[in-house]
Amino acid sequence: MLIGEIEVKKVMCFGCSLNAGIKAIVKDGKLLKLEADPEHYLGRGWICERSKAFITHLYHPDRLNYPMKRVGKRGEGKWERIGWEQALDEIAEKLRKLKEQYGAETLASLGGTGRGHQQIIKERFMNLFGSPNSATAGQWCALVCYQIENATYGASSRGKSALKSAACTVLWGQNPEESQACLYRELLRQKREGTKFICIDPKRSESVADLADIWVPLRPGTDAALALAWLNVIIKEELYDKEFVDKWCYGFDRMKERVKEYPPGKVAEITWVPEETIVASARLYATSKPASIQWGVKCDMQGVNVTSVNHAKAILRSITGNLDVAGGDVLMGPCEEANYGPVFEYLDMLPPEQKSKQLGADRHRFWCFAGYDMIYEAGKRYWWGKGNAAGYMPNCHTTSVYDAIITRKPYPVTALIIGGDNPMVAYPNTRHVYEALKSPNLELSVVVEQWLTPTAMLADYLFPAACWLEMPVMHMHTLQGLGNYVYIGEQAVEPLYERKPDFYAYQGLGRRLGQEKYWRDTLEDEFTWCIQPLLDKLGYTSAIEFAKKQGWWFPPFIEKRYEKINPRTGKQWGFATPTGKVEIYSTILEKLGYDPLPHYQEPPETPVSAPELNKEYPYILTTGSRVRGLHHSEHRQIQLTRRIVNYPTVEIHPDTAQKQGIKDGDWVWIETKRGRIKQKAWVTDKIPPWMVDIQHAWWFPEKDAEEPTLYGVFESNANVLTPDEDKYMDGPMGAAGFLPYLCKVYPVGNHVGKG
Ligand SMILES: Nc1nc2c(c(=O)[nH]1)N[C@H]1C(S)=C(S)[C@@H](COP(=O)(O)OP(=O)(O)OC[C@H]3O[C@@H](n4cnc5c(=O)[nH]c(N)nc54)[C@H](O)[C@@H]3O)O[C@H]1N2
Ligand SMILES: Nc1nc2c(c(=O)[nH]1)N[C@H]1C(S)=C(S)[C@@H](COP(=O)(O)OP(=O)(O)OC[C@H]3O[C@@H](n4cnc5c(=O)[nH]c(N)nc54)[C@H](O)[C@@H]3O)O[C@H]1N2
Ligand SMILES: [Mo]
Repeated sequence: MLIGEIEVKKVMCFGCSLNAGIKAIVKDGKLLKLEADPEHYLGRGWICERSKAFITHLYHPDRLNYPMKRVGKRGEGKWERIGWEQALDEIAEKLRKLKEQYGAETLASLGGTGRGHQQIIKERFMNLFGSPNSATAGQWCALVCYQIENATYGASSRGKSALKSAACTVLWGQNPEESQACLYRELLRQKREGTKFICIDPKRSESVADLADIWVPLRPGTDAALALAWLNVIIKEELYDKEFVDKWCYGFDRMKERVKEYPPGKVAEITWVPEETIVASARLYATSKPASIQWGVKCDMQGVNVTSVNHAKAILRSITGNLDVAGGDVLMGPCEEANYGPVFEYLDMLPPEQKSKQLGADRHRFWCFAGYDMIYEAGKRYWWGKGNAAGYMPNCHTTSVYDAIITRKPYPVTALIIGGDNPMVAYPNTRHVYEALKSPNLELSVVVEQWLTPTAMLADYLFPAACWLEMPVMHMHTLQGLGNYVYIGEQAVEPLYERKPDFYAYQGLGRRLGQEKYWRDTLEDEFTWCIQPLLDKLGYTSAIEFAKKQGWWFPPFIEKRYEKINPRTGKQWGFATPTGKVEIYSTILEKLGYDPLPHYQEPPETPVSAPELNKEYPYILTTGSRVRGLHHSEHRQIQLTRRIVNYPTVEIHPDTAQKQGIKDGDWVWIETKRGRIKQKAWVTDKIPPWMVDIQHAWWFPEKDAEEPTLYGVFESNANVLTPDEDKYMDGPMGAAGFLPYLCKVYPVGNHVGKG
């Protein structure tokens, strides 16, 4: 839109994956202001502090502006500025040689929470190169939850229908007041209009304080036991939807037997939640119609129970008859009108013999191709032949990548591409990540980034990535096939300096490595191709025209689609699973040799499983609760956000503080048996006396970039304290455990704790 000399662009915020709608005010190619788009469906005229800070992000003097080549030792901080063409030529040449010598599987890639288009484009490059070894943060974030939900009911249940509010909403290991600021006002509105909230959180978080009708303050990592106790109550008291269960569920009777092992009295002992609270919360959830259980990441990162807890939650949503009901848990499949996910990334081009080499596939079969392929096949029959599961799945197992670099087993991984990710702070066991990134066995290490970070400091080549203001942005749900809608934001300004959208790094390499026919000329062309079916229907000629004139499009909501007739088959839709039903008893898990029903396993490092260790390390540690002012490791450079959260913060109860001689604002050591870090104490009674919560992803751009400091990456980073051995991880999916662990806390200056 043009108003005089001022242009107003409809851009999509990528400060987090909610993707608020923003108006960018631009004059003479310069961004003047970012403001909320009042017409946008999400924030409806409200955006958070971080969104606004992106104007500083765009023009910040510390941004990475040119491709760089390392000239000193890794981590020494000696770089030579080179051109894009030279960087692409040299890297492509090296990759060709390594592939010849070791096979395509010698290249691995790492990705983070998924920013913009970069992850799916990286996957495309990997598939066409022939390597099955891409790893992402999805292994402990939403993707593990999608995987088990897909196996259970053939889609993810993160869809929201705007038609109706839930009668009861369950926030389970989620604190949207901090993590979903744009949506939070909507939850407050629902609360005022009568929605009941159940909050399952050991802490009296901001969301608990504002919303909870029932607060279930459980011991960290025991969520699977709680979910099984809810199922026990709901089945025993016959509070489930019998008609739905009879018609649409597979394996209910076996579940009925299983839940007998989890009576609320026994689970009260496991979770430390009073029996009455367990029973009352289960009843409130099951008798409220419609009811919804929200996704919360803390269930995806609790190690050994990750598959079970998410499976049990999926079963709860199903047997209470809340699936695909307005106000309940709407199933969100991919968008029929798009070449999404597996199509967009040319997954079919990865040869079967290469798939079979995926790292970690022997141990985490449900996460890797063995499991994914079964989900994909069931999905293909259902979702228009294209498959349902997200683009950029399945991943290899993250930890196995470092092992393959360091030990060269089961085969040498000698090249690594990292994009949209800061694994030196985001992945568990920082020292393991560091050892791999520094290993002489790693012959090529490429990072695509917007800033120098501790991870970028260890690279051989750096590409400068554009941010979301410098390129058009397509919503990840559309691209990956995780959501059925289309949403594209305009580019606000031309990329500054030699920054480019990530696409051009992968396209440049791909075109040099024989993948010419799979890469369109521009990112805009790729977006147009991705949503061509919709553009044809709506009469637009390009994705960019759609972004300018419309921006977003939602298909009509079909309530209880499973019972409607599928025009293609003439039969009821059912569910996209092998049996066509909700698989309470998962035939996929069964085939892979895992427990087909959810169960609870005591995590390896708790007061119950490690009582001796507990004597020395008296507190239960959880990590990484989100804070509004920061997004993971980002924006430590930006004054506006550092003013909101200036230093790493650990939450400690007043009794604990007193016992340990800690005052509010003191720097304290937090120590597990793996090491110690320091953060500043926030003494607060919102946390129980037996628990400690540390912020994650801390590094300090203001400190020395070079080794050994590496921006202070070992000083306050939560993942110095987290392990990544298999015994701490989920079996079927290899999901990491960022909680629960045992720790002590004591003031900096003391050598040992008092507790
Ligand atoms: N202990 C502990 N650890 C955790 C968690 C926890 O709760 N506890 N949470 C985990 C979770 S859920 C997640 S999702 C991960 C997040 O892990 P990451 O995604 O690795 O974390 P970020 O700090 O967001 O890192 C993203 C990096 O990508 C860069 N970036 C941003 N946009 C773009 C882009 O468009 N292109 C490119 N090339 N780069 C871009 C940023 O500058 C930043 O350095 O952290 C995990 N780590
Ligand atoms: N501002 C901001 N927003 C973000 C992000 C960010 O970094 N900053 N990251 C984005 C990403 S990638 C993600 S994954 C989401 C995550 O956001 P959320 O899903 O909201 O998760 P968290 O904030 O990590 O944790 C939520 C709550 O879980 C509680 N908790 C801790 N341990 C346990 C446990 O064992 N069980 C249960 N039931 N609860 C527990 C904590 O006390 C906390 O209040 O946020 C997204 N939004
Ligand atoms: Mo995440």
